[in-house]
Amino acid sequence: STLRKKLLDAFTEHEGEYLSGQYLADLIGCSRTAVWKHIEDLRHEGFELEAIRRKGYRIVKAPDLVTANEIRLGLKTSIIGQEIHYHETVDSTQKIAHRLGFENVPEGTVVVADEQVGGRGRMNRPWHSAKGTGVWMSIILRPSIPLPKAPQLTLLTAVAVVQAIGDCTELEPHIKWPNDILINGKKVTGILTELQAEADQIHSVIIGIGINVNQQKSDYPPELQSIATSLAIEKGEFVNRAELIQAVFTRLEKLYALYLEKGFLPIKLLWESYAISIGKKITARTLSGNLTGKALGITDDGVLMLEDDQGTIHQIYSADIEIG
Ligand code: BTX
Repeated sequence: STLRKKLLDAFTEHEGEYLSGQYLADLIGCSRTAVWKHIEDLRHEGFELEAIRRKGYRIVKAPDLVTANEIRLGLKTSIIGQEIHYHETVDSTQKIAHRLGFENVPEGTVVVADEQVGGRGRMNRPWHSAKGTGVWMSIILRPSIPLPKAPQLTLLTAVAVVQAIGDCTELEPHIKWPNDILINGKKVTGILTELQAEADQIHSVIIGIGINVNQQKSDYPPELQSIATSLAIEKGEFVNRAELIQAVFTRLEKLYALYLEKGFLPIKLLWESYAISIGKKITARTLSGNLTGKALGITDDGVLMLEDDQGTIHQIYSADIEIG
């Protein structure tokens, strides 16, 4: 609710301070009893609040949840995450975001879930999204860019996620074109960009982001254990998911503004600085067959250029890449 949003915004702005019931009541425009009720609701959700007579309330500790409240507390963005739809369990956040996209929700609206039972990657491949362990979310953007430029947003998102992971953990992930984020060669994040378009006009871009955060190796099914990792495995510590989500929103909002103002070039430069495949021998598995050669880089539109042994340069729009 908007009252709840105002309440959490006030605690965010006055981080660590006590806020009196009267101050909060005036600020959000309700009675002190209503404030008290909201505080009790937060307690039920796992927030620890301290209440001191004559001083007021203070949030001591927030639970490790990815609810709208949890993400809202401390969030400083102005577009991304202003509207958050949280679900404990969903089939896929992409599906819900697609529905919302058609309903004209504001740009920057996010759908986030604690668990997905039908999470999907590209070409409908399953995306393992166990409860309480990761960040499973879909973000709705509405850039006025031509349709063929939409894949640039996948690369932009990858840069944002790499930076956000760095902000929260000091780990240094790498990007494998187009949408994998790896740490020590194992996948820690997948990004899936889908479009809603009419004629050649973009209506919504739905950016699905799956980040493995607190899984241990044994949490993965056997077939993923050798290819997947998590931030906790790599860092050796628990990582707070809501803080990571906030960092992604912050980085994404900044890069998106830069992109809308200056175009893809600055994003491309950042992307290249995190990419591992460039200059290496790769095999690209595409729907029309496999190509082997050297990865030269990406074009200004984000398309991968591969030079085969005959010296012919191929432009690759969609593929799975194997390095080496
Ligand atoms: P992708 O097609 O590049 O990768 C899918 C492949 O990754 C799978 O075939 C499997 O081998 C491997 N994989 C599956 N689960 C995991 C995992 N948890 N960690 C590492 N590797 C895994 C990547 O597609 C895009 C994934 C986007 C996921 C987000 S989550 C929120 C949103 N909702 C949704 O349904 N999808 C997106």
